[in-house]
Amino acid sequence: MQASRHGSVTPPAPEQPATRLHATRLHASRLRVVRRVVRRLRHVELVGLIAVAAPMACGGSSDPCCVVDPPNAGPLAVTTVAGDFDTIWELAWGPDGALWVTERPGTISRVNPATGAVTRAGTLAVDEIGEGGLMGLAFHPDFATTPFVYAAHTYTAGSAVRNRVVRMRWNGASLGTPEVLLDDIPGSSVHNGARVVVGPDRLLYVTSGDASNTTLPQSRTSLAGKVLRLTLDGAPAPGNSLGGYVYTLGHRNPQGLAFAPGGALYSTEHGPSDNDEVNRIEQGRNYGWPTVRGRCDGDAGAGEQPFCVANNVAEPLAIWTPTIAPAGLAYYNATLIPGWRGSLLFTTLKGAALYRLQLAADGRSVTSEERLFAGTYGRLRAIAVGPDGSVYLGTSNRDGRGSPGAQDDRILRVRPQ
Ligand SMILES: [Ca+2]
Ligand SMILES: [Ca+2]
Repeated sequence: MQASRHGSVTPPAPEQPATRLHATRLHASRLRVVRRVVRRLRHVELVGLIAVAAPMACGGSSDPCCVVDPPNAGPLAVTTVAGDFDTIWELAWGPDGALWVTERPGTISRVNPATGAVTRAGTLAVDEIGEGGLMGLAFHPDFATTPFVYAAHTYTAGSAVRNRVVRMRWNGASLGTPEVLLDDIPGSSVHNGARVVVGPDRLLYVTSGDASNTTLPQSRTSLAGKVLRLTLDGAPAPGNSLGGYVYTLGHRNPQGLAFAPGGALYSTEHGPSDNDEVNRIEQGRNYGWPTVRGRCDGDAGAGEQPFCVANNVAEPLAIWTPTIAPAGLAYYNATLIPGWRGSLLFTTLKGAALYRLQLAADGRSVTSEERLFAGTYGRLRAIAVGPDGSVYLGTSNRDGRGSPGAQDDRILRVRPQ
């Protein structure tokens, strides 16, 4: 069920048949949701603020995992913190109290979250080719004493498109010369990954796409179509059970990566024309691409289920068909929006919305799904949670596939009214 800012309610996307009991519960739940949305929209008109939480069935058209979740946050206010960026790819809360932002053409900036003032930290010589360019960014866990900033970006070697991971030293005013930690990761005009996070184990996790070559994700000797794990100095992490830098394999284009406080790792991944995924990332597991799309259910052909059995394939926690192009991912553990605690939040490009997945207590399944701000801000790529629990979103309307507005690309802040 989707509601616009102006109060019109459009029918839900087609769904697969459900059991009668399930359908009855779903129907009753949706009626309650519609009433709540209508009440919410009336309230929004009165206060003149944007507060749309549009609930929908879980898993788009094809995932029967869970039922409609009512808006769980109360009225939200969305404000523009800063604008006039070009294709925001990453938002990362810095240890210095600034919100750091990467733009795909190669700039790294710091945003004062209180004033919106933007200062340039550095510029990387990247090759912005199609979906490639400057992408993920992360910080050394001992930033006060070891002020390294890590980033992933696209470059060219002759006619070949490649990706690499670099680190730069922050001197309090600017970033130093990039030091290459890992290069020659296959790249392409599409499917480059590349999100970068530092884990609680003080290791660097980097996603890579299949670089438009479906033979690479299942090859343990290729850096493409993987979650890679490195030391903070760029060596293969000790204990990578698949060898070298490879932590997990069989990925198509994972653009989101986030740890939960207990150490569980989650990722978003773009499917082909079907089966976008959210996965729980576990060392040594095979995530199936290209033989397996989404679950081990045979929808990608007769070879899917035998491949799953033979390769211990990890099935996604949730899937979406039609696709929504999931990107930046965050785990919400703050108290500012109590109803979101214990959720995964992720942005979508094609879906042009923020998604919230409530996780089960063990973090191994999704109990409900909520879609927010659908169509309101255009393509959304980046997400970060501030120390006070505010959620920051970065738009990607200047990436060549969007319709930029006057202030795009923008950093938006979501918090309770
Ligand atoms: Ca998969
Ligand atoms: Ca499947």
